[in-house]
Amino acid sequence: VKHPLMNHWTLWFTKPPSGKGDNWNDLLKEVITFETVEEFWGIYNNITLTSELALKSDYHLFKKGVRPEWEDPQNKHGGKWSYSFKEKKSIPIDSLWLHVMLAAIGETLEDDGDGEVMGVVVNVRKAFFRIGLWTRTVGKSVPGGGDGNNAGGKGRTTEQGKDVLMKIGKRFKEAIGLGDTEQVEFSGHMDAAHAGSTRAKAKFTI
Ligand code: M7G
Repeated sequence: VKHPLMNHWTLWFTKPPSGKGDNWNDLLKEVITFETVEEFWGIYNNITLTSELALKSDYHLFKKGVRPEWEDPQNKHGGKWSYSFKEKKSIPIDSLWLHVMLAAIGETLEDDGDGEVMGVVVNVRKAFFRIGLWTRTVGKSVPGGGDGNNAGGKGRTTEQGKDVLMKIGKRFKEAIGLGDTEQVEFSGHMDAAHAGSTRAKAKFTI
């Protein structure tokens, strides 16, 4: 018996650059798409653990049809919750990443109909592991209500939209095992694209 997931998911991998000429597009590889719990475990049991990946690698687990890029039409008005774990030696990155993937495919990060969660990411870097959760908006846009000033670029962040993002941020924070003394940060992809890096100014924290 196979247990279908609510959504179909695609695993992507970013290879570490091999030379100076590599750009983002050469390094991002689509790995596999799955739609059942059993397929997920079959894949998980056969891929390299995050803790064993080379520096500058990423795994991205995104809903099928969404590329794990700012430029994707479903990401371009969105943002991400993220947290960098700086104690690389002492944190259980494999179990944290597994928990986040299970929360994503098990649909426990958002409520039915929120339609915010696009995917989850783990970055392996020299000084940290970073786990992120990408959302479709920066707090829902008001049609025609933009002041040109927000990271989503389209409309304004509403109280209701922000509440949905904060709820998702809280669940993400629980999924990665953080306590009350730590904070996850939300930033819009537009800010990240302009800053030329993900280290953009946080829009919200929780
Ligand atoms: P990162 O891996 O998010 O963070 O971005 P890091 O600075 O901690 O390594 C590293 C670089 O990868 C960015 O400065 C971009 O050059 C490139 N990059 C990352 N992402 C997520 C994207 C993307 O969605 N689109 C494009 N075009 N480049 C990206």
